[in-house]
Amino acid sequence: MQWSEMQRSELCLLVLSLLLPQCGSSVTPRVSFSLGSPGRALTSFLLHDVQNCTTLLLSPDHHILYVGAQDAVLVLDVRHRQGISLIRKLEWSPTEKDTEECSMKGKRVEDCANFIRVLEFLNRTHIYTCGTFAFSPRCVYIDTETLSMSQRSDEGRGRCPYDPYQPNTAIAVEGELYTATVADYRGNRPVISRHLSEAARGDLKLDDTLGWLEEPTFMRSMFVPVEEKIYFFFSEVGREYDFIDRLLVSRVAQICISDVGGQRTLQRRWTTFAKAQLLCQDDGELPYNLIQDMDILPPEQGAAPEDTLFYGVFTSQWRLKSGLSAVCVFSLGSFRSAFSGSYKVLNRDTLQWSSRLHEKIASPGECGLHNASDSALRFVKENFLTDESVRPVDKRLTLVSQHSYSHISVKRVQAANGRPYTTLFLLTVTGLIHKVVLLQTGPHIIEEIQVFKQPQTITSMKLSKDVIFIGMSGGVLSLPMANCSFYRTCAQCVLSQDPFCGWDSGRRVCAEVGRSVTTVLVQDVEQGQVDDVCVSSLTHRTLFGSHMPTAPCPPGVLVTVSLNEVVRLHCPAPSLLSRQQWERPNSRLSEELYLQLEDGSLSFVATPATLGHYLCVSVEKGFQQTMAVYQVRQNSIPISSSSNAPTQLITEHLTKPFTEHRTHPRGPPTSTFPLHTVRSVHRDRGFGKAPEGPCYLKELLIVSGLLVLCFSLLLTLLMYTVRMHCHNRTAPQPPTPPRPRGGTIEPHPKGQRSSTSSNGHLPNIPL
Ligand SMILES: *[C@@H]1O[C@H](CO)[C@@H](O)[C@H](O)[C@H]1NC(C)=O
Ligand SMILES: *[C@@H]1O[C@H](CO)[C@@H](O)[C@H](O)[C@H]1NC(C)=O
Ligand SMILES: *[C@@H]1O[C@H](CO)[C@@H](O)[C@H](O)[C@H]1NC(C)=O
Ligand SMILES: CC(=O)N[C@H]1CO[C@H](CO)[C@@H](O)[C@@H]1O
Repeated sequence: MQWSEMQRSELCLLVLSLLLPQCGSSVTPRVSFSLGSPGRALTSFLLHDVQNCTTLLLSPDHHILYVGAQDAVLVLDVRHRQGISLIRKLEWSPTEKDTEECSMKGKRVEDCANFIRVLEFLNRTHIYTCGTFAFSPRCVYIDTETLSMSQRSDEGRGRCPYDPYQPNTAIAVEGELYTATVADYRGNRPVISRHLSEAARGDLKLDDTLGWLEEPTFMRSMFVPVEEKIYFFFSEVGREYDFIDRLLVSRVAQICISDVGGQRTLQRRWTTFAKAQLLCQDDGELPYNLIQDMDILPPEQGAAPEDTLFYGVFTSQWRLKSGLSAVCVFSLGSFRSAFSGSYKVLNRDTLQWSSRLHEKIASPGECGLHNASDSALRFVKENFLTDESVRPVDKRLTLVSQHSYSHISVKRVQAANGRPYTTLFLLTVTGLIHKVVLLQTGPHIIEEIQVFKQPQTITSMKLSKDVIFIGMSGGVLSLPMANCSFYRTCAQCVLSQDPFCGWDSGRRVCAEVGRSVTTVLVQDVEQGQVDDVCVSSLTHRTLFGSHMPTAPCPPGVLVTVSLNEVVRLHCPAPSLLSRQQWERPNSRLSEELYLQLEDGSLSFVATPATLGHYLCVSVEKGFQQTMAVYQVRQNSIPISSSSNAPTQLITEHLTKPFTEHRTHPRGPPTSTFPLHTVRSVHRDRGFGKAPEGPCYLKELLIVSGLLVLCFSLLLTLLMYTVRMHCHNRTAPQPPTPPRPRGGTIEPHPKGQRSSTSSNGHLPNIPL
C-alpha cells in the first residue's frame, strides 16, 4: 500500500494534532531518571526560612556558591560532592515601613520582599548585589573576606528591576557594573547602562532615542575580552516588520567597555550601541523568535577568537510543528560581520525602516568614537540596527525539542582519546535536565534527569567543574555532571556515548574520564559501537547461534501456567533507544500466537505449543544483549483444583539455576528503566477457568488476539509514518543556502522530504 504524499501529510497532521506533544519528538533521551532515582541522586540544600534562591554566583575557585534569595544572600560551601553546607546567611530585608508602603501601592505583600537579582564580583574582595527591596531597588557591597554587607546602600534604579517578575541581566567587568533592566516602577522604561564607572569616566546609559529598545525582555549579558565588548541578549518587538502586528524578534546588542560617551552629542550616552537580529529558524518554518538563555563557549586552544561560540535556547511566539524550543549556535565571527556591515535607517516621519542608500558618515558599532565629530555621532545615533541578521553556524538549528527549554549551559569535555566534545545541559520549565552531546551525526541526548516537579517561575543554572547547580524557589540543588557507575557493563558504558564515561577494563567499572589516571578507558563517543571496543571483555558470545556480540546471560526465571491462560513475559529495556525482541530456541514466534506489546513484553496463550523457553534480547546499535530468560511450564496441579486458589508456583532445578519468582495477579507497575535484575512476570487470569479439551475459547482468543495485533500493527505503521516524517524534520539538516535579506517570515509549511532514518529503526519512545 503506497500512500500519496498528500494523504500522508494530511494523516500526519491529523495524528499530530491527536498525539501532541508526544509525537514529533526529535531526539529521544537514551535514559530517563525520574525524581529521586538512585542512579542520579540530587544533593539539595533547603532551609525552611529561605525561598526563591534564584540568583547564583560561583567563586572563581568553585568552592563557594553565593545565592541571591528572598531577603537574604546565602554563602554556601560547595567543595564536597556529597553535600552543601551553609557558611553564612546574610539577611537583607526591607523594613516593615517599606513593606507597608509597597503594599499600600497595590502590590501583593509576598512580592514586597527583597528579591536579590544582581550578584556580581566587582573585584577579588567585593561582591555587588542588588535587590528589588519592596519595589524600591537597593544595592550593597558584600565583603567576601569578612562575609559582611556594607551598612550603606545605593539606590538601585537602573541596576535592578522594581518588580521581581521582570527579567534583568547584569555583569561586572573591571569593577564596573553593566546592567540591562527596566528603570521605573511601572516597568516600561528599559535601559542598558553602566554604573560604578571609574572616576575619570562617567556612567553611561541608552538615550530615549526612538527605537533603541522596543519593549525588550532582557535575558543574558556576556563580556568578550578579545573584543572589549559586552553583548546583551534579549527579545523585543521587531518594529522593522511593521507589516506584522507585534512580531517579536531576538536580538544581540553590543557596547564597548571603552565607551565614555560623546562630548556634545550623546553626552553620557553610549556611542557604541548597536543591535542585530538573531535568527533561529529552520527552512520553511516560522522562527523560534524568543530567546530564553545563552551561554558562551570559548574557542578551542589555538583556534581563532571568531570561533567563540554562543549557544542559545529559543522558543516561539507561535505553535510550531517541529517543536517547542530549539538550540541555535552563533559564532563571534557572525556578530562581528553583522556589526561591521551596513545598518538600516529609520525614517522619522514615516517610522519606516529601510536599508541605507545614502553616504556612510561613520561606522556604527565601532569602539573608540568618543572624540568623533557631532555629525558622526548623530549618524551613529540614527543607525543602530544592522541590515544583516545573525544566522546560526551552518545555517541550521542544532537541536529541536518537544520540551520547552529555559536554560542552557555549555561545556567542552575531553573524551578518553583527548578529543573535545561539546556537551549541553538544558533545563526545561517542567524540571528536566537534558544532557546532550553534539556529535558529527547530530545531537544525542545521553540522559534526562528530573530535578523538580512543580513548575518554577524563576530558576537559574550554573556549572562548576563537574557539578550542575540549580537555583529555584525552594532552594539549591546540585547534580554531578555524570554518574558513570550507573553503567554496569562495558556495553552499557560504551552505548551511553557519554564523553564523561569510559570503561576501565582492568577494574571492570565504568569510570569518569580524567579521574582514572592509571588506565586507558574504552569509549566510542561518536559511534557507540560496542563490538569495536568491548570485544575483549565479552565472554558469552553465542546463545541460540547469534553471531552478534552479546553480554552474559541473566539467570532464568521459571513461570508455571495453566493451559489456556494468557501469559505475559516482561523484558526490561536497558535504554529507551533499544528494541526488544523475543526468541525461542529452534522455533519462530509466529504472529498468530504471539503479541509483542508496546513496552516490549510478550503476550500469548499457554498451549502445549507455547510452553518452553523464551529469551528476550534487546538490540541497540547492533549490539545484542539478553535481558531475560524464561521457562514456561505447565502447572502440574490439575487446573480444576487450583482454579480458585492463589497462583501456584513450582520451583524446580533445571539445567540452569532458575530464580524463584512470584506472580502478581495484576503485576507491579512496569518500569522500562532502570534495569532490574529481578524480573516480574504477571499473568492475566481473565480466562482462567477454561475447561480442558477442545473448545471455542481458544479460537476466540486467537481471533481477538489477531484483531488486536492487526490494530496495533496499523497503529504502529501510522505512528511510524508520522514519526519518520517528524524525525526527518529534526534530523540534521543539510546546510541551506542563505535566504534573501529580511525575508524571515514565511508562514507556509513546506512539503515532506523523503523519509530516511538516522539509525534505521523506530526509536522506542514510551507513549
Ligand atoms: C550512581 O549510580 C549507582 C548505580 O545506580 C548508584 O548506586 C549511585 O548512588 C549513583 N551515584 C550518584 C552520585 O548518583
Ligand atoms: C574592591 O572594591 C571595593 C568596593 O569598590 C573597594 O572598597 C576595595 O578596595 C576593592 N578591593 C581591591 C583589592 O581592589
Ligand atoms: C580625545 O580627546 C581628548 C582631548 O580632546 C584627548 O585628551 C584624548 O586623548 C582623546 N582620546 C582619544 C582616544 O583619542
Ligand atoms: C518573585 C518570585 O519568584 N516569587 C516566588 C517565590 O517563591 C514562591 C514559592 O515558594 C513563588 O510562589 C513565588 O512566585
